[in-house]
Amino acid sequence: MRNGGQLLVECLVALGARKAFGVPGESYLAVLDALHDTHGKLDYVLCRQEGGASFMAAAYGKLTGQPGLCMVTRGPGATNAAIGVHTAMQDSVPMILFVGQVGTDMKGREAFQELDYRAVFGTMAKWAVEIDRVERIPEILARAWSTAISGRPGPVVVALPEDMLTSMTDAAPLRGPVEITEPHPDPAAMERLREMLAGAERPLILYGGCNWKGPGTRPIQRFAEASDIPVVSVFRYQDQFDNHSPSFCGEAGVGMMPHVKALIREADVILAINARFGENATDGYTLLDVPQPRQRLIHVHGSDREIGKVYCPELAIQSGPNAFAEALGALAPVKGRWGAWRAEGRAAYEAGFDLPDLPSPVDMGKVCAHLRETLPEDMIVTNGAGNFAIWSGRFLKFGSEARLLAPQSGAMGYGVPAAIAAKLVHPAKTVLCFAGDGDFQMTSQELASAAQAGAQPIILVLNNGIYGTIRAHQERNYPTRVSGTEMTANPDFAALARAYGFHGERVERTEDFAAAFERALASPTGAVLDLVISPEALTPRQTLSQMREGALAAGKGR
Ligand SMILES: Cc1ncc(C[n+]2csc(CCOP(=O)(O)OP(=O)(O)O)c2C)c(N)n1
Ligand SMILES: [Mg+2]
Repeated sequence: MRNGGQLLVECLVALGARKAFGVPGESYLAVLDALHDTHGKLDYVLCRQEGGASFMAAAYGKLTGQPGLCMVTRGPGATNAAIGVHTAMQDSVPMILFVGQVGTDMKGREAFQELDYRAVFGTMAKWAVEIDRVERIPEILARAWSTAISGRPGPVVVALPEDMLTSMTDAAPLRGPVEITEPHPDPAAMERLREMLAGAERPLILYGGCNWKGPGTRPIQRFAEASDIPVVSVFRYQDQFDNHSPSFCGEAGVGMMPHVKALIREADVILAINARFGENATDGYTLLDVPQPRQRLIHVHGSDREIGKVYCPELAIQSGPNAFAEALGALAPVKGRWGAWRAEGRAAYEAGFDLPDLPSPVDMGKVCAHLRETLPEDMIVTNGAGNFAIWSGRFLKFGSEARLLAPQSGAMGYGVPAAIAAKLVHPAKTVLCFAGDGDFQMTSQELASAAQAGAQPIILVLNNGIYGTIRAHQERNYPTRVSGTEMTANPDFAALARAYGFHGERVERTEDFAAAFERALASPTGAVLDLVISPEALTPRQTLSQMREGALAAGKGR
């Protein structure tokens, strides 16, 4: 006999769980108690705010392909944690959020901190469930785990009524992990795909999604290079293909480069692999017509729920990304006259790295040029949301060993917890977080969690004193009318970092960056570098004043 809390933890250990990120609550004491006895098999990473914990779990899922686990208390904990659930959903990332719930004897009365989780998370998560019989814990956990990792991976929310955790049961725990193999593509469909590509004038490969195993796109790279086909990543998945490959032409994301838009618009056959057609990847659904694009579309996805969701493909192949990549790599290359078109796309991608001097004490163009030279091949880069994310997204090059953890949901505050989770998984790797001053302050309290767990990354705070992205929109639409976008009372970020036990430094000139970064790399306690950035240098090629002047000239404002 064991209680529900013990049963739950034993099942998680059997499934292969190694880490859970959480903030404690009296609602799930029995789980915390059971964790006491796992002897390090399932490590509880104590966080300071549930938003940080759920971001860590989402990032863990993205990095490892295993469900990132998060444990939080009832209503207040669950609502704080919601941001990570939403982010995991938009990122197609496996995650399980465990939330405390009031006892079954008082449910439905709006008892203390009560929430109806099925209703609250029903449209946000892949699945939301509440345990209502203690002996069903193994069944629910097996399904939660399988749901999180299969098809299009996503977050599952499991609510734990208090009496389900304290009741005794003789139900047997799960015995082992779930192994789910990917659906393989139909060989006849692969032939048809090859014919469509061979008959194209300008074929394009678009890819995305999170469940690649290792450098899973390598066979795609072989095929693309042998066939001279350009490859474009959807929003924030540029790390999953070797950026040094002559086939790689950039990212279809926010602020899409003109040549990437042109590639998608001009292509006549698009092979979309493991990609979800989001707003950012399609430039607001304008590059491809909804529902039937002019481009002949081949959509490959592991989930039947994604195929035909936005676009009606001419050929759909339900396959896991890795299985499909292998099958594509085994095809004979196709030959056509699109080589010059690919080369133009690649040249435009390369030319994108050449930047003018930026009007800023610290010039991020030069900082990124230095980072491209010095960062190791197996770096892990993270960021949240803000204009600063242009630098990690577009001005680094991701080789086949590198990873980028960046939220498709555009959630501010993701970068710091993601970097902590990455450092926990890969303590020996260089983990570098790009944060804005606004973005950093959403989750900076997790520096304490990092110090406690001994997982201290390097964090660059691009400090411009404004909520830059919103200020840019403001100047373009309401020029000169600054409202709610200035942070006039930021803390001393370097001092704050030191207070948390990190190495902290303020960098005031571009030429001081290299030495400061050396010290950051050498620091055994991670580092926060507070980079002084002018608000004028909000984008690589347009200043804030130019945005404002452009809007005034266009007759916006008064
Ligand atoms: C959680 C969350 N809140 C608000 C927003 C809206 N938002 C997007 S970018 C941004 C400003 C980011 O400012 P900062 O981190 O300083 O970066 P900067 O744009 O100045 O480089 C805001 C408020 C968001 N995306 N996520
Ligand atoms: Mg800012």
